[in-house]
Amino acid sequence: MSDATDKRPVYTASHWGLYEVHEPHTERTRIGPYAGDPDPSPIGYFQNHPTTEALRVRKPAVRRGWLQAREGGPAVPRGQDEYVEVEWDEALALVAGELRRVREAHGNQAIFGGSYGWASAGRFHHAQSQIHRFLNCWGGYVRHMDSYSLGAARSLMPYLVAPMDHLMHSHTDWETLAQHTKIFLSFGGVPAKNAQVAVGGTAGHQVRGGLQKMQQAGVRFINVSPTRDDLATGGEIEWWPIRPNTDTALLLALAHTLRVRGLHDSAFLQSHCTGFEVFEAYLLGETDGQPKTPAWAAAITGLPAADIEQLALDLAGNRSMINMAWALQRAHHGEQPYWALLSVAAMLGQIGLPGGGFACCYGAENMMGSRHRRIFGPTFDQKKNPVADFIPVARIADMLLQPGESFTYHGVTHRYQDIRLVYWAGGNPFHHHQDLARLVQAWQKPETIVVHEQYWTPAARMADIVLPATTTLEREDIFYAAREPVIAAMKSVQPPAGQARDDYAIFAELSRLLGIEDGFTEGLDARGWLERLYGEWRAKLAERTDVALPPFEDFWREGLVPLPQTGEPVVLLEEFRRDPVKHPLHTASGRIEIFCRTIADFGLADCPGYACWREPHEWLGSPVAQRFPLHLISDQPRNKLHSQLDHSPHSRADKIGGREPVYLNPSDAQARGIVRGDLVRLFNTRGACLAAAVPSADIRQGVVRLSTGAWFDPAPDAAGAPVLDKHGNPNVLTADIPSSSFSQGCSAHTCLVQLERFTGVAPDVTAYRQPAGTTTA
Ligand SMILES: Nc1nc2c(c(=O)[nH]1)N[C@H]1C(S)=C(S)[C@@H](COP(=O)(O)OP(=O)(O)OC[C@H]3O[C@@H](n4cnc5c(=O)[nH]c(N)nc54)[C@H](O)[C@@H]3O)O[C@H]1N2
Ligand SMILES: Nc1nc2c(c(=O)[nH]1)N[C@H]1C(S)=C(S)[C@@H](COP(=O)(O)OP(=O)(O)OC[C@H]3O[C@@H](n4cnc5c(=O)[nH]c(N)nc54)[C@H](O)[C@@H]3O)O[C@H]1N2
Ligand SMILES: [Mo]
Repeated sequence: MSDATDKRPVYTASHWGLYEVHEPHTERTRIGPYAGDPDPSPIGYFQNHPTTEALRVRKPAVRRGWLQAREGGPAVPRGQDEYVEVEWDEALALVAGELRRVREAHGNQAIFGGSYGWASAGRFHHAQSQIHRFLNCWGGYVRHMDSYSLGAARSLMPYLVAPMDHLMHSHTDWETLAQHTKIFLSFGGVPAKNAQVAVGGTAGHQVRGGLQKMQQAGVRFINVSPTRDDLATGGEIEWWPIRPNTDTALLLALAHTLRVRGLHDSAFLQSHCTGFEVFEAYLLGETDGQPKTPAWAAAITGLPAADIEQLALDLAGNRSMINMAWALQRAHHGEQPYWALLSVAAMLGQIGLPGGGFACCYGAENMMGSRHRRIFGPTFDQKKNPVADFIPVARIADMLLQPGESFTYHGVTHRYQDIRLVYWAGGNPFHHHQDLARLVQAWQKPETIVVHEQYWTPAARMADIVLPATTTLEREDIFYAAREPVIAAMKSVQPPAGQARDDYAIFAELSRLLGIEDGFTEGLDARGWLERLYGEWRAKLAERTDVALPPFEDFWREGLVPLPQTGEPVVLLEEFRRDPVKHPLHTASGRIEIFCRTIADFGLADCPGYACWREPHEWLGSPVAQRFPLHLISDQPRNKLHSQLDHSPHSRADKIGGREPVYLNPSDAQARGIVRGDLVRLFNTRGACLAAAVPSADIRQGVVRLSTGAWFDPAPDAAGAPVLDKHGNPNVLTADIPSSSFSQGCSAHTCLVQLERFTGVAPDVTAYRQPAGTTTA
């Protein structure tokens, strides 16, 4: 390239950041950080690495056993089969044929198109939006509600205070925290590893810097967590190594102390809340004979009663912010810690004041705490779904295994449909779901499973028809994310791998075969859609705000466009605090519901009308702990996003002997004769997996941490567990039970295991081997 202007980088984005790409479409293409990012994440630099690219799906592929079964041959279980590569025309004809056949024979409600998953950044090529729009044009599908991230909280919080999306978008900003907060109490830390991620990407990672500013301002940090290292500020942090899943008891004891010491803010509870007296009666033991004293909580949490009592006094005497990781609600009775958090914050009366109140959650993603202005983004219309049936997202195995059975959700009873065809794009159920041995069973039930994938992931290997999808690097899109300072034109920087096509192009061709092309494409190609989405967005912004975007051509040429800022501080629920009559909440009472009549009237034993302690189905205080004495924390991985790019060099560098590290307390390691690097087997009644031991004083005794993301690599277990994952995937151990009959959220973080040294012949990790019959790089 000779022209100097050609040296200008082009932009692309992933959920880990905004990137400058140098020398696109050459042998030397490099993905580097956006210059304006103060703390870029390295995860995305390896997207185009040869090791990453080696596992691309290159041609449409059909499972041999599925083809044979159509001819009356024997059924081969999904996951143990080879593939036959076919031309695009043939593959798409098969998919269109199946969509027709299933719709004619069983109706649209026999198609599951929930297709949960994070997919990729970019406002247009978002796989979930594409599949939903396509299936809506085809008469609809059974959809999913909520997310794995926030099953319990997303259900609960709108009844009590505000929808999670509103709360997340309105977190008090880091500068305000540094200026006003005196005590920052966090449940589950503020993991900077998690804040590498932002839905749609980010131009500036701000969590580490925000925490440092607070530390320099002298804020006192307390981290209530089974793992110490999820909060790091560069300064001192008090670590409260709580027993996992017992945080509600600690919060109730804080509330009890505030109440009996008369430190609760009666005026705020009167003016801004409703139902405190019901909660109060429970706290004092009038409801169940058990006052929720610090001594009571100490026995449950493993924390000293005197410290709990003192903490309540300290919180009341200072400007205090209480933060809670989402992990706490991905648990059995996961509603309760969130409800208790809100109740304690309401009693402290600092909600809506700068630097005070509650947060849910700093660190879960980069956006929370951003001071950048909230400007709405471009939207791609998914159209209306004519099918009313749905599942709470984490109930997928129940639906497949128990068609016709009923489930409750928000107090209403619904039924599972009989699913014949599953269509997935942009997610990995063999990453995200719990009790994978059970999911493998459930996955054998549908007649046909179609997956669009970029790589030979476990989800691809469990499908009948695999269609190769492009990555963001191979297509054009618009980078926009909430509370970001810029938008960017995402350019294609490399040609598609093999015969990969955009999800949009795949659905466009299918829609042509099915005679629904006009509705799906509206006559536009991908570039046409970008221009349209941008144009409509620009017009809406001009109409409703003072934000003036340049015309599309200028945006596309410039590559990066700053969004106007106000610099105004953000304080969560500030307006509501100032005037609860003029700015009521969207709850039934317009106020914070410490007691919620609507939920109480659902009459659910596992989620009554106020925050309460309910034992999880397994925890360190339960009888199961005799056999399985370690609580498994399967948190988010620091070197990837879920299972995405698990096969990249960046993620593989952290593995030991090719297996995922499991962190455990040195005393638990010693008791089992385990040293660093030893191959260990984690197991319970649901399954077993292999991992590499790393003793660490950052992990509470009785707790082990095996982060999620290792590609599912099943084998039979010689010791008799339902499955052995050879690679270190914690979801063979977790339980597929709902948080409660109210939300039906996932409860991944409620899980006990045993751990032992593995003494047999170590089986090879085969997660990154392509299935037989498929083209390799
Ligand atoms: N034990 C345990 N389990 C958990 C959790 C936990 O804490 N503990 N956390 C849960 C949470 S919070 C979540 S959000 C889920 C995440 O679960 P998922 O979102 O399902 O996980 P990902 O690995 O991000 O899966 C995305 C898949 O989409 C593919 N993909 C990416 N872009 C595209 C595209 O443009 N087109 C197509 N066709 N495919 C694409 C990727 O290759 C990848 O395989 O996991 C949940 N599971
Ligand atoms: N690098 C990276 N970042 C990510 C993701 C990723 O895959 N990789 N995923 C993104 C997604 S989809 C989501 S939903 C968010 C999730 O954000 P979170 O759910 O908040 O993240 P986790 O890492 O699962 O857990 C956070 C911390 O909670 C602690 N914890 C677990 N159980 C308990 C408990 O019972 N009590 C207490 N006090 N602490 C507990 C764990 O020790 C852990 O350090 O992260 C996002 N960020
Ligand atoms: Mo998530």
